[in-house]
Amino acid sequence: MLPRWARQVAESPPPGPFRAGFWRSPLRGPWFTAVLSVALLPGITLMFLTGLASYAAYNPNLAPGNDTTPDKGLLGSWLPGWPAGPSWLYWVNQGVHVTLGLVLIPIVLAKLWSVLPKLFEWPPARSLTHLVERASLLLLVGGAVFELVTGVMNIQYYYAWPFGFYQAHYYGAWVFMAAFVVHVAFRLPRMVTALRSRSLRRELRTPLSATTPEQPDPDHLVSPDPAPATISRRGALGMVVAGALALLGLSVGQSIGGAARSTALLAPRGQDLGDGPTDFQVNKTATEAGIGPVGDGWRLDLRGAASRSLSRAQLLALPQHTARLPIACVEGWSTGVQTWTGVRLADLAALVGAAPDTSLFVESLQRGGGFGSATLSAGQVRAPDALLALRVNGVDLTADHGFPARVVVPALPGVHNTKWVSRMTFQPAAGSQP
Ligand SMILES: Nc1nc2c(c(=O)[nH]1)N[C@H]1C(S)=C(S)[C@@H](COP(=O)(O)O)O[C@H]1N2
Ligand SMILES: [Mo]
Repeated sequence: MLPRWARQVAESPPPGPFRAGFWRSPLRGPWFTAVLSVALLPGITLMFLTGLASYAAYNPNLAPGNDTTPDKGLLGSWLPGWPAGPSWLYWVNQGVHVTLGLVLIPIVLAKLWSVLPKLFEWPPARSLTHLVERASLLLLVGGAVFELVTGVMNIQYYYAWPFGFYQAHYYGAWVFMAAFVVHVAFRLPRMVTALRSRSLRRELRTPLSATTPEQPDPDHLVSPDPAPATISRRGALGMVVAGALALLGLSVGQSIGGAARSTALLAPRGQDLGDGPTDFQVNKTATEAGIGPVGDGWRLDLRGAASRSLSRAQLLALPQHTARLPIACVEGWSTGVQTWTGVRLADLAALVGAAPDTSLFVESLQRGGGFGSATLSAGQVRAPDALLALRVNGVDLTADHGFPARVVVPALPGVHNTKWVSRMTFQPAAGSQP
């Protein structure tokens, strides 16, 4: 039993949002919340799976230059290696992850609005179970907001936080997913009941004049003192769908790349392009990366069982291979498919007598910070279309596209397709440090 003072506190909520009469929208109710949940359930599941796949694509078990997550332990080390094909694998995965994340924003906001009175529930805790449940909702809502906000800030290149995006977004995803699984397990039956309480089809035919509140529910989502409706349920749901479609339409072009890029008005990157055949999206220009003009003195420092130093002319004299591949960035944009020509990584491995199971550490001319190095797995090195590209779309690489040479590997995240390559080290066992 609660002491008397506690019962008094419980029975007299502070004024404002803590009182049930404060919340008067006639649209709030279990059915409305459940409809939004139905959209979020597969959406969030797909976000988690594509996020995990993206993490695996970084090859968390390959070091160095790829994954930088400290103490990832069981959260990361069980992930399988990432294949070097089909070439569109990372393109599609990351396009879905980023575009879907944007599309879900209006749905998440509507869902949070629909349960907002619960945030001000009074008393704050009725029992220990109730307290634990509310704490788990804090992780659920906090986790969802954290993942969406950090995700959007990251694709907008707005790094206004004291932590690394990559680690925080990954750990945050696990915290959120744990709370999400618990939430779904407890609420699924209520969602199903709520969905059965009304017919979506009939609701979509109901105008404002016939919009009435749902039946009072045990969760107190339905207002005890509803105001007259100012928008119908179909109007409110239509607004959410319109918002989601607008975000889709204004951002999906950056994931598709090529000509579609110009439709992506929400894409943060301007059109940092080359001319003519090299007229496709550049992430970081040579100037931004601090790469000055590269002259005839450039040599590729190739290391394996033996070492070789190769000029660009010598590389061009080796057998050339052409592959049509997209470059797809973790931030969801893509170059679209381009035609790359250069030397197979496998041929370079053979040139310095590297064994077939060696991984490859790639370094660039870039100094300090940035994405100037990467490690590729043995499978990625051996892929027939994995290249040290010297030319693109029939012309020499431009400085912005990575002249004198850049790595291009099918299905590899853009960040590992190192530009301005200076040194390549084939290392015996995957994961060993050079
Ligand atoms: N040396 C170097 N290589 C790099 C980068 C970089 O900053 N420096 N950016 C990477 C990233 S994050 C991506 S998505 C691709 C983009 O290639 P693009 O700029 O040619 O479009 O290049 C990768 N290669
Ligand atoms: Mo990237």
